[in-house]
Amino acid sequence: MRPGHRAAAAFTQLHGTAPEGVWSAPGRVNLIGEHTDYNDGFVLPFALPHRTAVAAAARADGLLRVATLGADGEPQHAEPVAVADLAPGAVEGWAAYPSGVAWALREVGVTGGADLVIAGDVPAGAGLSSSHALECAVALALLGLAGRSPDGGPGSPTLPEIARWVQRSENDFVGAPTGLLDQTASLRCTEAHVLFLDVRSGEAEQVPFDAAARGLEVLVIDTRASHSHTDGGYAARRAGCEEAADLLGVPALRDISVDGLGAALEKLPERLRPLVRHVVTENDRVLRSVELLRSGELAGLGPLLDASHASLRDDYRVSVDELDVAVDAAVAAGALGARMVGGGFGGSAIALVPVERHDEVVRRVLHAYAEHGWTKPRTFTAVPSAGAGRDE
Ligand code: GAF
Repeated sequence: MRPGHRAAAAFTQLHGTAPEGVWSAPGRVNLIGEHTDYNDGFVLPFALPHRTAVAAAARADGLLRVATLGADGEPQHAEPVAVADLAPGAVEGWAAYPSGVAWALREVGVTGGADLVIAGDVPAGAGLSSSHALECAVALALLGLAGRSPDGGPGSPTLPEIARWVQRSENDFVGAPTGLLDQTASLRCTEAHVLFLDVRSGEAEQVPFDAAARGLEVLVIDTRASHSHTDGGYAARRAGCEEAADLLGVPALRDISVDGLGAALEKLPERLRPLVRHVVTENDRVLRSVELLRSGELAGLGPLLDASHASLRDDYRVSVDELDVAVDAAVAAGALGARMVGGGFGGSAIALVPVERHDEVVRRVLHAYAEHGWTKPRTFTAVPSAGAGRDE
């Protein structure tokens, strides 16, 4: 059963009445453009078919009551909390994600209580943005209950505004200093396209992406090495980028071009140079990828994916052995290119694979993992899918 149906059925069972509505939001993969978002740069994500759904109804007493369905279908209940009492640090664990969104929306006048029942199939801890799928679905649900859906009516918020509110909840309530990639992807991606986003301006272009038409596929390899963005490694990279931009006298590393990279590096201390080299070259790789997609030369993406991975591994230093082994095995088995996706320190990799090489790539990756004695990775083919919205 689809997450939306599961959430609605569980809501009816728990509350004895149907929800007022069901909203859902997808996870994402980022084709290329990693750790560029908080440097005001470029990203190129697409939405996964995997989604998190929220069945919801308003409550008159101002309480937020949240339940989430576990893998066994059993609901787990969070401690009910008054929306008026929400404050950073007040809620811990998984419930911090929906609560943080309610807190951020309260600050923009969405103050009502709600019953929420959550169900989803975005792999958790896999670097595929399950937390943002949850946060975006909750945001749309709470806005919908308040009559402020992003449907273009008077006073309705825009998707970029909602993305900022979700970012605020993630940064200030959950405590993960993440950028705008994941929530923007979840909210603004559309079926059959990648989203070319200029994070500084918020301008986005839907670029058609049909790998199958070129005999290719994007294979996702979830390494099962779990990751987190609240434990310091991510924040340290971000702080390093901000320090480098300050030293270079620019608002963000986005303002350094590949042509100006050599001169910029000379002005920086050794410890910051690899960070800057990654961000500047990665932004350039996004722009080159978009050109390839516009001209239908999808196979040309392969070397750019490889270069992105090498840069994330060697310069940005956010890869781990499990990601490197997956990437190397995929390329050795015939992938045109492969790279880690998301923040790193675990999570998933993607590989651009000729369809006829699919079985061999999967076989070689599984074999390499078995040789290392690691947990078997999960693999699936990712097709650009719809962004967040109302299901029922
Ligand atoms: C994580 C963050 F949430 C994003 O904002 C982005 O920085 C990404 O890591 C790296 O590109 O997914």
